[in-house]
Amino acid sequence: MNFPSFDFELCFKCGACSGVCPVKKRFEEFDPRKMMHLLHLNLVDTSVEKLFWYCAQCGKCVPVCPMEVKPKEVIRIFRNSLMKRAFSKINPKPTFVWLHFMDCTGCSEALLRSDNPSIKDLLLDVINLEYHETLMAAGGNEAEKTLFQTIEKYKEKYFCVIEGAIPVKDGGVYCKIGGKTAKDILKKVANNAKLVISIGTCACFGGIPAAFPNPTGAVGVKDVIEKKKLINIPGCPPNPYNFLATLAYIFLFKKIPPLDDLGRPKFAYGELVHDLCERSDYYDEGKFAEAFGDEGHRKGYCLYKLGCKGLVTYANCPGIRFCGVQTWPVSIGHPCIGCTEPHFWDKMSPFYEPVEL
Ligand code: FSX
Ligand code: SF4
Ligand code: F3S
Repeated sequence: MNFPSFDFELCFKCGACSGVCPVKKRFEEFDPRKMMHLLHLNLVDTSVEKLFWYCAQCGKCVPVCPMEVKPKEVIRIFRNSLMKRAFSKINPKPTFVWLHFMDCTGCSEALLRSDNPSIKDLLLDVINLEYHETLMAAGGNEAEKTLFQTIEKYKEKYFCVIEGAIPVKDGGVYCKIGGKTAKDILKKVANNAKLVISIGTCACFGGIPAAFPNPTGAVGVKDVIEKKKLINIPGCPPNPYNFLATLAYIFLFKKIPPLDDLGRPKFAYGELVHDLCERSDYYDEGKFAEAFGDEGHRKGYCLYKLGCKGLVTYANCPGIRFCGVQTWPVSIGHPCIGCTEPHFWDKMSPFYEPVEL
């Protein structure tokens, strides 16, 4: 493993990192000092690897380290190496078809900004992407031909990713591609697929297109196809790492990861945002930002009173963070709006008022 920007060997296990770690306060087994030690001795095996994903990447450990080791960075680089290892084992390249319906394309946009693997590595080395309206060069009849040739050629072998909600009102007329309704295209493509992955809250649960009064009768994929071979990766947009980690899991272990009752991988949606949040100490201490830009907001206090829905939202945003920028909504001062939950646009609003607990 390459640790370029600091000397990892300098760590002398003083435990300053563990002393300030907010995640350790909640999960006793997550101990940065011990993890540094195990890494140092090259003793990290599969039984402890999973702990590295608990890290909230909040960086509280960085200024307290007397040796400037940056445990947060060590953990991030180690996680990147785990992802790289997982993807390097995938052979032959699995075929993907990616459909867009009622969406903003933010899910694809987020994936384009992934840095591990990058979109270039994903497309050239990991998967065989046969159809994606935004990324493919072909258009019109040529593109349509590719789609239907692919689902014949790779019948029951290809993976189908769906982005966007499906309108079912009035025979589905509100979203048509090449003269066919989204509903008909989805049924045809999904039913011949090995596995369907709904990416984004729109495809999972209807999302913004299904918000009241839902004029087009928008629904999620689960309401149109059989649910046996479906995984939901919600978020508006979803974190691309949750999509990529799900692929890594499937290709490495040859099975789908454990899912919750909403079809979401438990490794990503098994904890409340609040329980992983770097501001949760402030919540416990009753220190809140009262208004955007006030002293509490500038000091990084808890955003509950500004409407944060982290207490009722299941997602790993604080730990996994978004792409190379390594931020998430709360870390840049905006409350969580509960975007991974069904019907969040209706149920989580008003967005800037405290949630009733
Ligand atoms: Fe929906 Fe995707 Fe929200 Fe957008 O395309 S999940 S509107 S951010 O990104 O489908
Ligand atoms: Fe973090 Fe929001 Fe919970 Fe406050 S309420 S600790 S900002 S998740
Ligand atoms: Fe969404 Fe909340 Fe994460 S708004 S991106 S679930 S912090």
